[in-house]
Amino acid sequence: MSLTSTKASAFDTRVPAYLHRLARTTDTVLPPASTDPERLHQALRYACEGGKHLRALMVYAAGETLGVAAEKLDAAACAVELIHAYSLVHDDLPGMDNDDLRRGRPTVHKAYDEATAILVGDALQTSAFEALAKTNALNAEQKVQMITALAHAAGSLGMVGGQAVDMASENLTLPLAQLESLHARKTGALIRVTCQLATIAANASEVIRHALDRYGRCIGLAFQIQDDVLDQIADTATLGKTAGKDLAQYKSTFPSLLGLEQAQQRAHALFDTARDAAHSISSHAEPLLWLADHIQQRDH
Ligand code: GRG
Repeated sequence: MSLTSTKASAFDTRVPAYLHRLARTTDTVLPPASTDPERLHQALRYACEGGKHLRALMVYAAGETLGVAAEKLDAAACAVELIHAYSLVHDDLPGMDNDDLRRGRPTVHKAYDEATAILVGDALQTSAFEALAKTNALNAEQKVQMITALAHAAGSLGMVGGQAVDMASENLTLPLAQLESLHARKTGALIRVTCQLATIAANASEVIRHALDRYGRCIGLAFQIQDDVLDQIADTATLGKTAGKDLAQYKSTFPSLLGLEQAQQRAHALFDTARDAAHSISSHAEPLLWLADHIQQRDH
């Protein structure tokens, strides 16, 4: 069943305010660019500029659906974007994906230097946990739960582990199940944890946690399939990063294993399952439906 919402969305009108909250929180968590050592702090801020902020919006959308006040979501939204920014900075390094372009401009190691880019990733990661530890909007139990969930999603059993498997898989044709497992960790874990963070802020029931987790897992995988599709069909200017890299690096991708059309259909089906999960959570799940549509329609 396709439940794509075509109506004007109320969440849409609140997105600018949520992005403003994110920018304000990030600005208070990161030291000013003029702080010693200046070059590092400038580079930290450079790494956080641009981007679609989909993961932060997922925290706000899931939280809003569960009736959580925005101030209880700010630290989580900021923390997940800081982890994401660190992962992109490190992924772009010569020792990993070796890319010159990110978010439409030079990668951190090109704009600064390699050592600075490594340190930027390190500092962004620790800042994410500092943001959660320092917020006054959550109780101690919620903070510990959020820090644990985010550390698990970002670590060797999640994003970092997925990256390791991805790097070891270059020049190999992976079975589909292995490709899905790799991406459930590399890209999916951080997207999925956005929903977990919102349920922690909401003190949600097991039933709600389970349904939101299903939403997050489906969006995470659909997002990656779409990323593979866009890498193949979109151009570098639209993507803001080098197009066609998967093919150039002989990586297994969803289009290379399934064909372009089947990969697109698989992503479509996952977005529909995510919408079903959103409907099962609440009759007021419009923020989650908006986000599924928004991500499905993205061109970069
Ligand atoms: C280096 C520890 C470490 C991990 C890297 C996620 C990741 C793991 C690397 C990124 C490689 C990549 C481009 C994966 C495809 C999916 C993805 C994360 C795309 C970028 O996310 P967007 O489109 O980025 O949300 P913006 O720029 O909008 O924030």
